[in-house]
Amino acid sequence: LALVVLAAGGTALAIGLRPPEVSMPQLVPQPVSITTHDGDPFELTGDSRILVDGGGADAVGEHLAATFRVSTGYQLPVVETADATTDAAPPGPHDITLAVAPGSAPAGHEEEGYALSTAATGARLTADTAEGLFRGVQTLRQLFPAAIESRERVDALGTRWAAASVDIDDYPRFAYRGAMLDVARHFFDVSDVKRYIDDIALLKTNHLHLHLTDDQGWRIEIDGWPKLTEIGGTSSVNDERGGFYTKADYAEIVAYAQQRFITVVPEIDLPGHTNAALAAYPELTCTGQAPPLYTGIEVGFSTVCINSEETYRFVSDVVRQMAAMTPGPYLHLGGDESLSTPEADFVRFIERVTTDAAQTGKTIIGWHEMGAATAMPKGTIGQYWSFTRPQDGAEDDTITFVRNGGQVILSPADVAYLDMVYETGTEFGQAWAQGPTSVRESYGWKPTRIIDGVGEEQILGIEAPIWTETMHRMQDVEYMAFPRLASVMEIAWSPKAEHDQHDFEAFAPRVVAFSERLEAAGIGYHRAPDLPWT
Ligand code: TNX
Repeated sequence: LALVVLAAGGTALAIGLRPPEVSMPQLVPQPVSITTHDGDPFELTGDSRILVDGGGADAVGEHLAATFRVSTGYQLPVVETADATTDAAPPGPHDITLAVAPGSAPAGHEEEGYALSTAATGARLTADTAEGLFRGVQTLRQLFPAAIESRERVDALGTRWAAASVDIDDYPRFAYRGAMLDVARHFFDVSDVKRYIDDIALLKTNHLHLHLTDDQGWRIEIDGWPKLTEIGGTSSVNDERGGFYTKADYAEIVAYAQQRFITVVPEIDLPGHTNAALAAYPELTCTGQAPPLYTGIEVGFSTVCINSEETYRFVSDVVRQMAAMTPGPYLHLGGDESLSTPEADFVRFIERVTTDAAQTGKTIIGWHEMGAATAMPKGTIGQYWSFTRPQDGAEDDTITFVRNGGQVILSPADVAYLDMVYETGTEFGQAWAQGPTSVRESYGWKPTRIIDGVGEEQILGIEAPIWTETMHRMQDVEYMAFPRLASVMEIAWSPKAEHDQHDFEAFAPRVVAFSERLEAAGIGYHRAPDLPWT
């Protein structure tokens, strides 16, 4: 039964008395547990409110409201219920309640766990922390029709905003779920980085690793070393897009990420990948000669001078300023592909700078090659970027971190590198990591079966880097990242399957549904041929 009235302009408005139709929930990442009920769905209407209860739920509620207001055109007032003086009405059937309540998440998963239930009587999301609520909000978004992600008002006739009736309990498998953006090969300005932060938040990503320096560009302002950005910041691959962040820019990125419960992990890549710094400060080279700025895509040709105290004064200044600017616990010092640094020098350099950097109180992260050095600060984290079958002793380097009391972040390049071409031979990307990477491949790997001695307990988490030699527009970065980032983040979040074997056939329709949300939001993605597009 539906009532049709004629509005002023003669347009027909359907006022539904019938519950709206909903489709089965299609969620990425798949939650720990989900029960779907036959009952009528939850419906968001012009009368809906977002009721928030203590512990930072208000900020999460405002974030949710801001997202849904755009597409629905509803007011969605955020109302504090803990505040007795407001005498807010009790939750109504169209209200969403967000509450920080101890004991909401299963024991051991308090940080990011949440419980969500939706029904014709209302929607309720609870978590032990505001962070948990924020992760749950990403799930709640996916229960509504894809058009709710539209960045414009959707006023198609008869649009109803309904969410299937479900009970969900959820928490992550791994604590660290990262995306890396290379802003050195091409520069991405603050608004681009914010856009990527919003993109990756959809998949419950909780770390953004910024690769801030490389041969082609130095992207962060450092007091006392102005030429790093004045000279080193101007170049890029093909000279297409230089630039750098002021300290204020960086603070803006960090704050924006923090509001989305994403920790920024800054990387200063040392001792190789440093041509931009050397071009700015010849005293960092052993010859005293500044190399020209570099705009190609080779790796492994640059190194700071290991036997010069000036190098350590430089590193110490940079590390201290990065630590001071960064509220998160990590500092990434690179260490990859230092092919023109003699091995003994490399080890000496890594041991000295990691030890010095740990004085800042930060936990140091390094690419797995750093593991050639054994005397690093206890607990230093290794980031593995060899293949799902380790090459060239990468497993030995990685085990060093574990022996030293540290954990490992897995970024196997043949499956988790978002800059690898898709199997269709796409316009962007490289193919050195075992050739192209399909969505199926990005999903079909087992984190606990890569390195002997690196099992569930030794894995801090998983990160999907995107190196930007071949792309300089955010839309193109998104096209490479999606939908493969969904694969990697599902492996990082969802429970370990038997034999750590993920089921691509079950994932494929869900990732299609997720991509429809990207489409609605205007986020770039690739219609990869191995997915069942409708
Ligand atoms: C290897 S992976 C690199 C980067 C390149 C990337 C291109 C790693 C730690 N280093 O310098 O950008 O390949 O795919």
